[in-house]
Amino acid sequence: MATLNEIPILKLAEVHAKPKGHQMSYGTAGFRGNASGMDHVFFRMGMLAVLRSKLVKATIGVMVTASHNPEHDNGVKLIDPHGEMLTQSWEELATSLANVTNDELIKEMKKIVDSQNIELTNEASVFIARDTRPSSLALSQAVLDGATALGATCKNYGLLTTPQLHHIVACYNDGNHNVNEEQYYQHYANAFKALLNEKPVGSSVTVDCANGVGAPKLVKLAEHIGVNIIDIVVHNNGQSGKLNENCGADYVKVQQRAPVGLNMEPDHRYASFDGDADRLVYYTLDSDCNFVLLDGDKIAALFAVYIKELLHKADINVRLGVVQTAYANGSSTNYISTEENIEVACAQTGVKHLHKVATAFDIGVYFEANGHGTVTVKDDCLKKIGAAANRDKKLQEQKLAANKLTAFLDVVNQTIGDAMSDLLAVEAILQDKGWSIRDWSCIYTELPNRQAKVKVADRTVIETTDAERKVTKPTALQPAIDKVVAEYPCGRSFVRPSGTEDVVRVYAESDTQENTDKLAKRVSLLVYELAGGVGEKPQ
Ligand code: NG1
Ligand code: ZN
Repeated sequence: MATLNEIPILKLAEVHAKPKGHQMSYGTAGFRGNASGMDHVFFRMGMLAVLRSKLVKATIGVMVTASHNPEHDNGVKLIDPHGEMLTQSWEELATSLANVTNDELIKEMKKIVDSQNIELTNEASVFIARDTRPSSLALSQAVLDGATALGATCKNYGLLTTPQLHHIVACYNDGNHNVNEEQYYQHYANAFKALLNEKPVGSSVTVDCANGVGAPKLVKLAEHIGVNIIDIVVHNNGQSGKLNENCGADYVKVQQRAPVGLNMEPDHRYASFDGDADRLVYYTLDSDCNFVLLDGDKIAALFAVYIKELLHKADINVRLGVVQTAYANGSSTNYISTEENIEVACAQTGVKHLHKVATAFDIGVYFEANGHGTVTVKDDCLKKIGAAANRDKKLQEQKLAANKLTAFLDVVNQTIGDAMSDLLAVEAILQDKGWSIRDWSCIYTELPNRQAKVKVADRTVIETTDAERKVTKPTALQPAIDKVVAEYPCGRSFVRPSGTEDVVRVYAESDTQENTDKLAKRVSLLVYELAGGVGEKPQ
């Protein structure tokens, strides 16, 4: 049994030393915070990726990004062999490793090796990529230092979107050792053209790329598809504006307004990515020039109904389900479950939770309201669809539907929510149905909703249950929320501690925007008063 080669580790650990007192935890999507003072976390995650790679005998991905957070933040997340998020049982190991002092580092690593029974003589392989933040280059070097300190074979892909790295890791571990960024474009461009049957998309779509890594990558994808098939106009491409500042999917969703510098025209299709291009929302102006948002809930509804129709046409009987979180608009849940008769499940916030619930269905469509989501398909279900496309006895129309479904599932990045592939999937469905963005928007009308944040001294005092829809601690909070909610028609509100920011999030919806804003304010005040609010009282 080999032991850890301590000298190179300790030498590099000095270079990437942990500042005193700095504590972090592996949150909803990895470590995230102000980039300064996080260097040691990246170095240590490089090492952790190596240990995980040795354990599972496969390539592990490490993505350097803080997604939709402001430019001064950064973050790091590990990608497991099939392109999924790091398994939950390792999140604790990651947190402990990030928080020990330099003196305790070797001891902590040995603890991980022993507790997980890791064979140190096994080879290790780590793939690294980063977003466009100014701090990302140096921090991805810290990851590389960590991974090489433990003797891993590393591939640094430089700038990639988060889903591109997920795709590359998954394909590589699936035996495609030639997979690279170019192949990603080829795959999605070809799948999209096959689904469209080479028919061009009628009008252009304008995409706000949040001044992030999605901009250059979307340009490349569009080139691979060809402007004769789809005209994608890239806005906020990072040439002048700041990453995620007054733009991007999170801004558009939460503010319910257009990103900076976009002069919108009625009925045109607009979309926004977030900073690492794993979220997508659409929007338009109606004929009265009102801003109309089509968020993750609406994308999920579009995907699910399209899949349901194709399954029906192809005469294939499988279990289709949609997974949402508590943030899903009540109208979307009602439309999908009651009007369209599709099963709906609710999961905790964070795609890792949704993904898990989705994989219990034969075909699972999962989306967070913020636009992060995808479709998962069980292998035997894919086979069933493939068989239906080729069965002699099937009618031509049934075969066509089965073929179309196979093509659609090929356009979707099944490893993780991917703004670029989701965009292509939406565009293809609208084209196939002959729908305008207005037709899509009209499938249901959202209840007015509002998100707010409350600062408290310690957000962990809030504990929740029932997929975060009910507070269990502090005990007085939920009854107080229930009492206020009961005063508003169609009222619903819940609160939960954020996993990526030091705040408590408040969600509210009800019959009118005015009522919703009042409800959000009153619930925010309850949080402030009953959960140790700090600073200014919610206004
Ligand atoms: P937190 O900060 O835990 O609410 C946010 C999003 C999640 C998810 C993560 C990771 C909301 C309300 N929350 O998590 O959905 O996307 O960031 O990026 O949008
Ligand atoms: Zn993101």
